[in-house]
Amino acid sequence: MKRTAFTLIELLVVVATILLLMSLTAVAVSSARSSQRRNQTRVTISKINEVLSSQWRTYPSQSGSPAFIRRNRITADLPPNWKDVAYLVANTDFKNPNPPSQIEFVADRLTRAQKTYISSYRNGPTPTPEFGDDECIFLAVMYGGFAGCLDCAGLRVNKDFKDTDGDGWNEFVDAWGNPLSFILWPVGLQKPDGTNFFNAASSTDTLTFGMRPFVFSAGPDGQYGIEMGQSNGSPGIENLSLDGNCGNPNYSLYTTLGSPSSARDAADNLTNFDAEFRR
Ligand SMILES: [Ca+2]
Ligand SMILES: [Ca+2]
Ligand SMILES: [Ca+2]
Repeated sequence: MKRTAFTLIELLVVVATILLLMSLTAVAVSSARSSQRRNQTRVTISKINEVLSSQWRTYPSQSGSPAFIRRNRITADLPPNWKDVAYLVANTDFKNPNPPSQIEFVADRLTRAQKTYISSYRNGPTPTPEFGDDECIFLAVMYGGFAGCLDCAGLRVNKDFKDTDGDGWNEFVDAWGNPLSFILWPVGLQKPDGTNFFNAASSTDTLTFGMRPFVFSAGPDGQYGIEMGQSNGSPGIENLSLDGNCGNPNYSLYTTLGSPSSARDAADNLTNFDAEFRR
């Protein structure tokens, strides 16, 4: 007898095969997209890191004033918080042409970056504290004048940065759309195995303590899982601030900065130290 139609079994086999192929394709596409997002985020982080590193390398050669003043000047160059920009605005001596050396900020001696922040802060919209570290690092990298500019043409508006909280100040974002976070003095930064990244306490480098700024993405899960504030429960203080003995590793309130608050949430993060983490 001549066969004219598929049997039910044959049809079911065909449908099952098509479904299997579709699901395999979906997995492959999703995996490719995830890998593409990781790469895109790594590129953004490495561009930011390039600017920060080149600026950071200029500091050890600067000397001549007390360590806390040097630290405060670095913090004013690369403010990790709006509080620090406000502190700079409030504590710059705009009147005295020949102030004592203990004065932290003198109008005539402000760096180009510091002048930019003061004028931006005075003339711009009032920033909300949310994403303050993200907004400040954006301001520093894009408008601080370090290394000329962060390959501005290579950063894509609405892709590498956006104003997530709508306060008029942009943040760098990762490929999942979450702001890139920033800690200037990551005293408690840990490697994935839980050991300290910086040997801050034993360093004799009183200027930087051998520390470098930490930039990180929350990764695919959107959870940062990193300690951003004081461990004593004081709310509202993110990062070390200019009036908070910044960068002093002996200041025990801040020794957890940069350490995981949740190892699970931090596990998929992408950071500017990933290559060193893997060593
Ligand atoms: Ca904000
Ligand atoms: Ca914003
Ligand atoms: Ca994460």
